[in-house]
Amino acid sequence: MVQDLSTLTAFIDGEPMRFNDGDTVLKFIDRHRGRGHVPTLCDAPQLEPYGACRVCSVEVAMQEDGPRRVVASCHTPLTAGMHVFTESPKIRKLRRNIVELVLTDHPLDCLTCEVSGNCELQTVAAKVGIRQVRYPSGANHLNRSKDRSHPYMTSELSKCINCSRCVRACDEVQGQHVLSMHGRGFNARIIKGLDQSFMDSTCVSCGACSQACPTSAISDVFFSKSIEATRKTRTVCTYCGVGCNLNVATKGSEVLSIQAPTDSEVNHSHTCLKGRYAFKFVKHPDRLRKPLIRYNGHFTEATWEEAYDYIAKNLQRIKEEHGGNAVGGISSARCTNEENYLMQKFIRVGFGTNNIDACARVCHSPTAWGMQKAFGTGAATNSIEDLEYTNCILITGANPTEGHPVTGSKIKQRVMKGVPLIVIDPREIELVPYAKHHLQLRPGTNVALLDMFAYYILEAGLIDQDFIKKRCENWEEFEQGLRNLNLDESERTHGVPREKVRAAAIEYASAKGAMAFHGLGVTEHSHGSKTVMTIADIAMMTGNIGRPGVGVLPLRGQNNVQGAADMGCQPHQGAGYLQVNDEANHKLYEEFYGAHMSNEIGWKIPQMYDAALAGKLKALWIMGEDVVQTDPNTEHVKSALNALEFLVVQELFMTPTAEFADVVLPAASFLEKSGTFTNGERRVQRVNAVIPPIPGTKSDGQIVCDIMQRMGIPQADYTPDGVLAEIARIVPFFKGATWENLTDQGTQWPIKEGGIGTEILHVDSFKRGLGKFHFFRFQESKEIEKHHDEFPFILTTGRILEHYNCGTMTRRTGNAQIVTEDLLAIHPDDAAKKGIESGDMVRIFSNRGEVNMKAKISTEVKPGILYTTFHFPENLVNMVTSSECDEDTMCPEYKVVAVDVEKVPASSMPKKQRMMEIA
Ligand SMILES: Nc1nc2c(c(=O)[nH]1)N[C@H]1C(S)=C(S)[C@@H](COP(=O)(O)OP(=O)(O)OC[C@H]3O[C@@H](n4cnc5c(=O)[nH]c(N)nc54)[C@H](O)[C@@H]3O)O[C@H]1N2
Ligand SMILES: Nc1nc2c(c(=O)[nH]1)N[C@H]1C(S)=C(S)[C@@H](COP(=O)(O)OP(=O)(O)OC[C@H]3O[C@@H](n4cnc5c(=O)[nH]c(N)nc54)[C@H](O)[C@@H]3O)O[C@H]1N2
Ligand SMILES: [Mo]
Repeated sequence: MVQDLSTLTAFIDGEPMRFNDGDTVLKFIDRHRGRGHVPTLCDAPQLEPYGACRVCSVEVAMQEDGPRRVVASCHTPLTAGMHVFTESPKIRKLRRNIVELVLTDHPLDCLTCEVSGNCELQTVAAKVGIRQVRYPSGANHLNRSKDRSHPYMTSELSKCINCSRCVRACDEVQGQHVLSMHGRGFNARIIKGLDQSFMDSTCVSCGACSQACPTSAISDVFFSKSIEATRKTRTVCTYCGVGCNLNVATKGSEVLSIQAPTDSEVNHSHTCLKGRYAFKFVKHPDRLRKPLIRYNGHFTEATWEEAYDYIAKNLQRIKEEHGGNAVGGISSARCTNEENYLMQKFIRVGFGTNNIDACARVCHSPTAWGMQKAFGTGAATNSIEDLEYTNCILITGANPTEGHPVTGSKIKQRVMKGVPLIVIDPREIELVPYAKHHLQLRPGTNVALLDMFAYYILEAGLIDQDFIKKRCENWEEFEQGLRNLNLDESERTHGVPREKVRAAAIEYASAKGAMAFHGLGVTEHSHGSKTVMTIADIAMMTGNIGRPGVGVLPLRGQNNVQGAADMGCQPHQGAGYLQVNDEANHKLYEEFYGAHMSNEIGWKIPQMYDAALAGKLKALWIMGEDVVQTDPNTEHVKSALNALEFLVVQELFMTPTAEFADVVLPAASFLEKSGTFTNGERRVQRVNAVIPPIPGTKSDGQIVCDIMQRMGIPQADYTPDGVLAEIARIVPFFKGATWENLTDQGTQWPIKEGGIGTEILHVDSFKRGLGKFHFFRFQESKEIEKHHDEFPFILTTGRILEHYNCGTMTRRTGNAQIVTEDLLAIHPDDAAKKGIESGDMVRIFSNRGEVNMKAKISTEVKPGILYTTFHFPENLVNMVTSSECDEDTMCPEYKVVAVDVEKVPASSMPKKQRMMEIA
């Protein structure tokens, strides 16, 4: 059958072209003729069409020779058979006039301006053929003041053309609403907040405005340099598990600037300030540049050969004297999949032990464990993109606008468009004012609250009987548990009025599709795994699994924490999550590696410390983790490291952990190496070296290969594609992955032959067959039982946007000018009782130790609750956290710490802090 051409096509300057449903005229032209064929000023691909500048005007007609009308192509819908004329004399004249008028109100040196190349106005002026401006400047805003308050962002509003791209980027991309257009006519101008500077306003420094600005009226301090770039490389951010794609401009080995690619499926032109700006740590003078060996208590610089010899000799000796089980490794969620794979291979093959772990232990190990128990797979069931299709968002114990900012802003955008949000968090996080329901529970009582939540779903008859019957097991036990709940007791325990819980539960369960996000406020508890399973219960009982817009989505923390576990950096499961103590798997691994391997589950990180203190663990290799600062109960960690005979630390910087090492190896950072990272939605993405390793350093992958070779373990040199090919042979869900077929957008595992990825898991059946319900009754944390009487406050700890975990990297960037220290949030009532004012130095003490920091009086916490972050070694908050941990996985209970607090008299303050006060 011959199809009517007009239903498939429209015409550009007489040529028939295929159009897609929902195209605007501009999108259609951009796709076929390339972006820029029709000049634009107020339009940007990441923003909604606006139709303000009219530079993108074209003529359209319904017949080739029919009557034409002039339209702004950016916001005019395309219809079948439409004829679009992009270059008629009338249009050319119109565009020239518009651009000339814009230039009249612009610095007159603009056409020869130095920032050219980055200035879209100049490109457009050239394109429409303007070389000079005929009219005298009537402008009265050429002397507007410049804003240089911020370490990264600047504004120079004399260059502003009032296109509103920055305002729209702030609203539509980030959702911060800092920028607005103030005044009318010639007086119209962009203001920040209440006409403040960037630093004084509520700006979160994401840079979406600077990326959107066509003229560098708002710019970033790095971007203007990018005109000198000789190369642009696409890679993936090193910070959180969102996995933002970055375009890095370089000149030789100098990193000039970072922007977000507009075509990235993960971050669509957006990043937070860490991804876009916090890269100066890479060339920081503090970077380790030589291997260091400790002789007689002092570090001495060494060559790589000397360091390798020294390590090989010591490890060999320890293995011979004490057996391979006296050796352990802590791998790094900051490193690539390939590097993590090699690290676990080195420990397992080299020493015949499964003593290998990674930071998921202190983070989302309960997620992996709990979701494996419930569904069979310990990873996000759905993609972040599903936010587009969901009807309700539940966030339990996560603070996405700070921890996963690009996902956080996507959530905010959806909520502003009317999707109801439920937040379960003891604090008023940034999203709370947007939320329909905030269940502000006492820290550590998730199980009590979520049981009640499930009870009300059951009571309201909002369960999905069909889903439960066909796809799940153990429902009866779960239902019985819920029916036996004592609601009065639950309410007393978690402290949220039951009607509020009921309303939120009904909201979630009556939505056509609901997504459940969770974070460390779920996992870092003695009942972490049990809470994860309860969230899975709630999703299953409402049929919120296996289709778009639903699911259970842990907001995985580190850039590659998902990958580190996938690659086998866990003591109970090898590469691909195969249980090491299962006979068939053990045989498979032994055959694959051609080596004797252990079939006993190895030590988890806290068990490694205990083993070190008991003299059983003699040597430890730590790749990229600062356990002294970030693991709980610092004094305990330090004594364990001291008890070791031999410690190797592979790092970018001399961290508090590296200070304990016998050998420190200088590693290359993410911008200096290639491999893959897997983000929190199972998306395996290519990391491409942007610059060569800084002199003296090597990629972690090559370091591990070198030492394997030195110790006689067969291993070729590090190549990302070579190691990936080996991974694909052993990790079942990487079967179809090759370096090439991962493409620029990455692929979500399981990856089938031909590189076909999987967006949604458990569509027809669960990985484990039937989804399994588990019922758990609330149990008070031992920390509270043991210490609450003596230490009556509950301290809970977490993150802020500007700093990242141990802070080695962000503290060596401009971020350190924005946030200078950890602060303790305390409720005004408690502060009054204790005589504390904002800015006072306070002492926080627990049965483990004490720290001093400044107080910030805030209603973000309820009375009795304290909150702080753990990014500054000067504060070292883990001095007070405990060794209590999740019953199933040993994830530390960072979120419930029994402490007391008091004001520190100025005279007893340590000198350094007094100096800070005075300054
Ligand atoms: N800017 C920035 N981003 C980061 C990081 C960083 O250091 N800085 N780190 C990365 C890493 S490693 C991780 S794992 C992620 C973590 O990201 P998130 O999981 O969002 O981390 P947190 O801020 O530690 O904790 C989340 C929330 O849990 C709440 N909470 C505390 N106790 C409870 C409780 O008992 N119940 C409930 N329901 N909530 C509770 C806290 O108030 C807090 O708002 O962030 C990643 N992204
Ligand atoms: N009180 C409290 N403590 C916590 C938490 C909490 O909520 N409260 N959260 C916990 C959580 S969830 C986590 S994940 C941990 C994180 O704790 P860590 O893993 O210790 O912290 P990071 O800052 O992510 O990075 C560790 C180190 O990796 C190095 N590094 C970065 N890139 C590379 C690389 O490519 N190669 C090598 N060799 N090194 C590299 C950095 O310099 C840094 O020193 O902290 C935990 N600690
Ligand atoms: Mo984490």
